[in-house]
Amino acid sequence: MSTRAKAYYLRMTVETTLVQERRLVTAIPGPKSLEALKRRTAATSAGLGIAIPVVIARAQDAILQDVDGNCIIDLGSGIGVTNVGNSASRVVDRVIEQVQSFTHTCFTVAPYLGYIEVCEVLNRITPGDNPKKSLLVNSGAEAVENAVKIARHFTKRQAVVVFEHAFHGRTNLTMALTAKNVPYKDGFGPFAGEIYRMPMPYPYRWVGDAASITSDALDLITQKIEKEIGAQNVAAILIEPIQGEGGFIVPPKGFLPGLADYATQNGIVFIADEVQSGFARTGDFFACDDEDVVPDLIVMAKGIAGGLPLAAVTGRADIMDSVHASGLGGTYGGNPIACAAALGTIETIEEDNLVDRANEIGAILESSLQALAKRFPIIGEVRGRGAMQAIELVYPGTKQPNAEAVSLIIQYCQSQGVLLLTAGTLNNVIRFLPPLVITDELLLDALSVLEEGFARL
Ligand code: PLZ
Repeated sequence: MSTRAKAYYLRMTVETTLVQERRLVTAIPGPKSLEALKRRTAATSAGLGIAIPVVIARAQDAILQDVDGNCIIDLGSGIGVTNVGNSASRVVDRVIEQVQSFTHTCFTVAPYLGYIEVCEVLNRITPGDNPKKSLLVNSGAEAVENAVKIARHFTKRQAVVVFEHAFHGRTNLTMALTAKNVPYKDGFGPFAGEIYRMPMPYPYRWVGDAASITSDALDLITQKIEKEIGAQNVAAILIEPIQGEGGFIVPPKGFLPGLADYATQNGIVFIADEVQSGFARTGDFFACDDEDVVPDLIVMAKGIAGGLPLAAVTGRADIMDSVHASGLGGTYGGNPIACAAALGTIETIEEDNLVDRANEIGAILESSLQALAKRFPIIGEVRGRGAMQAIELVYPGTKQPNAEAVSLIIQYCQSQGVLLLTAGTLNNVIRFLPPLVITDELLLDALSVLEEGFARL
């Protein structure tokens, strides 16, 4: 590291460590954020959303500091990305080192070790002991697209089965794979073909018998596949093992193993989209691990590289190798800086036992949220796994979605310095995705703000 970089780095990390405390010094948004937000409106596309109206100057672990100096508790991790915390030290160190070595060659022009090492690690940590291989790309959507391309090439079939409430990205193919119209698809068609959507066993809103939901859902789906598509035409079944944007919908026990078995029996590639549920989030390395489901292909992004743009497809070596040379690629896929960040991220998860920490965070979240649900009947359900938890808000005594209450609660929490994200096809879910390095004190402080929010509602 150059002397200048070293001095800068020391200043940032040692001397000005961000205290892990919520602290408001102005209203939210403060004057400097307001000023910068004016420039945002003037300079950036109106097609972009915004979750909290502040502009960030720094972030560390579970605290975001805005340009006015407000310290906000991060319960979103940039949508499940900074699982190892904002500016995690092993990520920062490796990134600095890599930037100084080289920034780009294009892996398909002149390969480098970082890419190979990330693939070796992914082949080791993903579910299953079978021989596996990997491909690195830039975003979750690009990884999903590649998984579908590979599955189609391998099976020489075209149909792709997806589910209600699914979110798989914003590119043309992944919009088609995504369930929700507004905001993701409206006016953006025509969409890619050969996509077939199946009912999702959403336990809270399942209309049939709760006791037989797994077998009823599997029967329904497999019958629909046989009748409407023909199993012999299906290249892939693509599913989020816990649905993210759709509202943290956890399928009932037995459903994923049953679906994976059906895929295997019919020569269909079973693809798990673990873009949101992956990388220690759910208290396992991957959500599929919970029921020992071994997908043929697993799609990863978000939590893989501590905030640098990286995504991956890992899976059965025979499937991954079925594509002709140069059939896969891209200029930036597996960029060396992003690979360095991924190695720092995975090292952090393993050395700091963040999988266990996700379970501890999950226990705190679950007991606090269940206690809130007892007091406030507006909370229809608490659900999730590990540090991926959510509450679904309804009108008390009914299951009618209450999106209005979600926005009031979120606004209150923001005004008090707590960043929370929404989710759900019906816009009535609040999700909790804290960095896995959040302290108990900080998490409990955020939850007390949430409680005040419900009490004031
Ligand atoms: N698959 C399961 O959750 C991204 C979307 C944010 P990209 N989810 C956050 C937004 O408003 O676009 C996601 C996901 C699952 C795929 C993706 C897509 O990942 O890296 O955003 O392309």
